[in-house]
Amino acid sequence: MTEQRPADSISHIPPAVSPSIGTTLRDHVLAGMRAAPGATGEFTSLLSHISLAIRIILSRVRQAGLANLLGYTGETNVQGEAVQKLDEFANDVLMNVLERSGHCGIIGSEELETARTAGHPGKYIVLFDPLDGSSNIDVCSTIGTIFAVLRRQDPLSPPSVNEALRPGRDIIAAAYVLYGPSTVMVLTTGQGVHEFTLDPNVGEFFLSRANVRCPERASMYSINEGNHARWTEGVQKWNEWIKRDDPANGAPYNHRYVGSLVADAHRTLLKGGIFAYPADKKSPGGKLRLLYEANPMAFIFEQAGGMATNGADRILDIVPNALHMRTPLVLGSKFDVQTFTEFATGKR
Ligand code: AHM
Ligand code: MG
Repeated sequence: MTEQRPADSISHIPPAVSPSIGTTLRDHVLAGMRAAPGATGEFTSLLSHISLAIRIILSRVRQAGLANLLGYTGETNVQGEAVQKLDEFANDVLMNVLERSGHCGIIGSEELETARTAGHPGKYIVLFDPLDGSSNIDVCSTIGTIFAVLRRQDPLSPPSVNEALRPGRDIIAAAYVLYGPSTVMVLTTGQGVHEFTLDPNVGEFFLSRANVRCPERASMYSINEGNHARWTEGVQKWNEWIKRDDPANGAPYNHRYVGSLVADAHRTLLKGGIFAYPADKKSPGGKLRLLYEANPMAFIFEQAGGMATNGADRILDIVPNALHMRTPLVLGSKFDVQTFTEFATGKR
């Protein structure tokens, strides 16, 4: 008798490509640009600069406890959160590298009070969370960087900070990086989702999974269960449902929660299932930030065949009203996100 694999088995994940004969991140982006009419090479150069910043951040993440980079700076950011030394370092590196690249008219970061305009009319807007999962820095768990790239509507005009307030459907590229057991960048430029792994001996990112697809349905869920008492009745009902035995395989969903969006989203992208950070009584507008957390993740999940909503509506259609606007975020396999929506909107 052949044993049936569970829905969340690793078996559907495409096999890794050997880095020794692989495609570099730069070659991959260049190949996409060659196919684009009128491409100038600026986008490829922008991504090379981002990749450099990532490698510099990584070098400090790897030494954090030895380089006096754990703990807090004593400052509080514009969102009222205590700033960690690595948050500050990662933000400084990205700001520095992006400003020097000459390609960004506008830069927005979780750690900046307002978006920053460059002294020159750069073509792109880059919005980022320099170090996601800050609560995991001091305990050596996976943390990361998230970013979204948009094209300025009039690149020759003097940049204005309000240009950053565009819905996620205008994003042209998005990525997240995981500083985990491996250093992995998951990137989309609107032509599918591709995973690159850093070869530390070579100092280059190589393609490790091409055309990543999020499974249609799986049996894993990710949510901070500690917030249960603060959720709406609909979300509480969904939570009860997801813990019941699923008649399809006679078992409940498995629960996984790291507390770093990058880590929880990456597992959900590869293995399927659902990640949710819904609105609750403490954060009625949600906790995660729309422009540099939810939007880039939503763009990646949609490109991989998954879904991302705020519990009712598509994330990428939300029109932002502030750089640090928050949103509830529900992303993952289509079936699982749709089921959540049915409970959250009272249809079940
Ligand atoms: P941050 O570390 O960039 O501020 O991001 C917020 C983090 C996300 O990575 C994660 O999904 C979430 O906050 C975890 O929140 P909680 O600790 O409330 O479960
Ligand atoms: Mg974050």
